[in-house]
Amino acid sequence: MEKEFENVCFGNCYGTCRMKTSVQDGHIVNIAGDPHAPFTKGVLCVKGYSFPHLYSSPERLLYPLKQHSKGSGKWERISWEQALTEIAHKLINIKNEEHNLLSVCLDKYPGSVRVLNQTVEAFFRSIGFVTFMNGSPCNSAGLDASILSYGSCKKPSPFDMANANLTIVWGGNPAWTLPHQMKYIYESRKRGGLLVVIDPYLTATAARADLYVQIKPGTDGLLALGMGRILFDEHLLDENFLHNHTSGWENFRSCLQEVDLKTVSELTGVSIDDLFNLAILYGQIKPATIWLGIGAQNHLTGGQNYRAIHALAAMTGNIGIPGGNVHYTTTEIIKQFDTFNNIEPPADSVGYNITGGHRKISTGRFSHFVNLSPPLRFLWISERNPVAQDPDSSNVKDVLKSIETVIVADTTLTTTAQYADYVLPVATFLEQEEVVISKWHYAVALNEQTLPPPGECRSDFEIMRDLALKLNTLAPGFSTFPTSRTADDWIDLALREKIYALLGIHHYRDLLGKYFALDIPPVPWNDFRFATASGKYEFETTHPVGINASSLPIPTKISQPSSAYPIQLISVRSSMMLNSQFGQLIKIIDPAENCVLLNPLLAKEKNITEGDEVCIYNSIGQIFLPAALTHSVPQDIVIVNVNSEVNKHHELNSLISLQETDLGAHSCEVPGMAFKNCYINLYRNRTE
Ligand SMILES: Nc1nc2c(c(=O)[nH]1)N[C@H]1C(S)=C(S)[C@@H](COP(=O)(O)OP(=O)(O)OC[C@H]3O[C@@H](n4cnc5c(=O)[nH]c(N)nc54)[C@H](O)[C@@H]3O)O[C@H]1N2
Ligand SMILES: Nc1nc2c(c(=O)[nH]1)N[C@H]1C(S)=C(S)[C@@H](COP(=O)(O)OP(=O)(O)OC[C@H]3O[C@@H](n4cnc5c(=O)[nH]c(N)nc54)[C@H](O)[C@@H]3O)O[C@H]1N2
Ligand SMILES: [Mo]
Repeated sequence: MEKEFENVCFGNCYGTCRMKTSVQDGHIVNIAGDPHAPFTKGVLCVKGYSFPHLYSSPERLLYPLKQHSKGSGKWERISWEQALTEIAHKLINIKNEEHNLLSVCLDKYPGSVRVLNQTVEAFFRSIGFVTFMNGSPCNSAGLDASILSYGSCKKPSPFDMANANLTIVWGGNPAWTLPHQMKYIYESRKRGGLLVVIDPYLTATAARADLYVQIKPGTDGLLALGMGRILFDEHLLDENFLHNHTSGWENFRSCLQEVDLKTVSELTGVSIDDLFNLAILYGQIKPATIWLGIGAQNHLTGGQNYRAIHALAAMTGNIGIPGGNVHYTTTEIIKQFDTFNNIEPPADSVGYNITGGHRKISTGRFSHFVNLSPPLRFLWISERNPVAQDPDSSNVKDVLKSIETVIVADTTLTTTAQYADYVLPVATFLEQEEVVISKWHYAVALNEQTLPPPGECRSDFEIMRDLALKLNTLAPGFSTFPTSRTADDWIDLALREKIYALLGIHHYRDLLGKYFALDIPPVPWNDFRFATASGKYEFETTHPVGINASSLPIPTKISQPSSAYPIQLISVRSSMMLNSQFGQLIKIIDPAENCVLLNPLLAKEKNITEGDEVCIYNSIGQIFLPAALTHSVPQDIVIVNVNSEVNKHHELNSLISLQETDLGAHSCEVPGMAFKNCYINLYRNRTE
């Protein structure tokens, strides 16, 4: 008998796709997009359709593993009983020796907004004061740009993009990273709307644009200032909006009057003609919307660049109107439910300083972790792959090796898991009940358990609960985690206070078969009351922006290549992967995706032909990839996909040093990371 289930993908992406999954005799016989899902409308991405394969993939971890010496590859299958007992003893020993647990650390970044999964953080709070990694490896510089401009990072409904008469996709590639959004862009185009793409690389989205602007990486703020100057000179400003709803305009205007368009053109690589075309299109076509991707803010001045782009929307009055605004991610959703922050530590917990409290360290800064006092002795990694995704992979490995106990909870033996002492096999979304809230289109949906976890896999929640039980057996009172609470109880508790009332439901299972979404206004700021100190859109901020940054939306530096490493490496997302995940798909569908893209002129200069193995190197690392020649990439840039688990021994991020973005601390307490600011050189690897 075939049975159908409702699922929601909880990958770290914007889609949060609803699916219908048919199961027969314990096997998935069909997986398809839910045709009634308002945003995704029945379509999945290639990864979504591959989930049945993932469930039974030979790479899937099925049992707890213990490694004898990190990185040695000498794995032993152990029982959960052994894994939990040994891990519990490590925690108990640390507390006995140090009288606090600050050397215990959690590294977790789900990306998607999941409810039950918050129990992982809850577990760590339940054992005492520990160390949490905070900050985001993703979008924080851009979030700060929103906060400094509007006071908070509200975003328009993605459906509203269909109402735009001009859409500028700036530093994003939705055709690959959020294919569902393309149909709203196409709706606008069907009505005669135009699509402009600004990107150093002629992406799949750019290929569909009416105007493609090839910009030099990291110079977006300058381009925006150039456009601002033209808008001013050509009298394309919304004086009413500027006068009534903004502050700091006079100072910003004075700076715009100083902008030299020739210099802008030289530094951005955008011709004067294109600069004028772009500014005039944006100034004349109403309403005009801008989609800010994540790509253009992972640069040294990414935050200021994004502020300068928002300023264009304010100058033209494209804020608070349907079809206008700037689309960027938001952190607002997490505030809508209880994230179990009230789990109290045990009474005997001793904090690091007199006032107690958890220690916070900045995500991704592994090189800083070696100097911590007290040092890190126990690291739990969940929903993260730091060796693949954080800066300077070689250093991340060294630091992992230096930590006494590293535990990775994951579905496969990732590059990070290879530097773990214990690897715990987790259940995927198909194997557990969960409520997921979309951070892009705000849908609140129930994901049903569809299959039993394979082998001995357990959900993250079960692992934490079982560890709490084990700890309390070995050392009574060690954890205050309410171990008798079921998964249902936790989800119910999280949603009971706010979400039930907001959606008019009585229990989270009422979500099944329904299409609820949080009622967030589709057009933010339509009352023109901004959340800033002045209550206005702020060109000039009174918030601290860092020593070298301006209170106005003006980037103050541009990174330059050196003669040793004259080529910029930009890492982009693959349509077939989700960050480091789904590398198997590339192997099966298109191995050519796993290569370095080079301009034929650069290839000629380096004596490289299609398919040659290329060594890409800089002062911190080297990787080898086959060459693919394309005119989509300029001569001084190469494009590589964000790390692929296919390339286990050639980690892209071994070339990417730790550099911070200018902003990020307002939204995420620490600045972002400038992953795209990477310079390299390359040669054809002669193997003959
Ligand atoms: N298929 C797929 N979808 C995903 C993901 C995935 O890995 N695969 N990851 C998810 C995650 S975590 C994220 S954060 C989002 C990211 O989503 P996007 O922002 O769409 O993705 P990226 O490929 O990182 O960057 C987008 C573009 O920015 C361009 N870019 C780089 N530097 C600059 C610059 O200085 N200026 C300009 N104008 N453009 C620049 C790159 O060339 C690239 O084409 O996607 C999510 N969705
Ligand atoms: N070079 C370069 N580096 C980058 C970027 C870039 O553009 N260029 N982009 C940055 C960005 S935007 C981001 S968001 C980060 C992403 O960095 P990460 O979040 O570290 O990347 P993912 O590959 O998504 O890793 C998530 C891991 O969690 C596992 N996982 C999935 N579901 C679950 C679950 O339910 N439980 C548990 N325990 N594990 C699970 C997956 O199998 C995977 O191994 O990378 C950043 N790094
Ligand atoms: Mo991200």
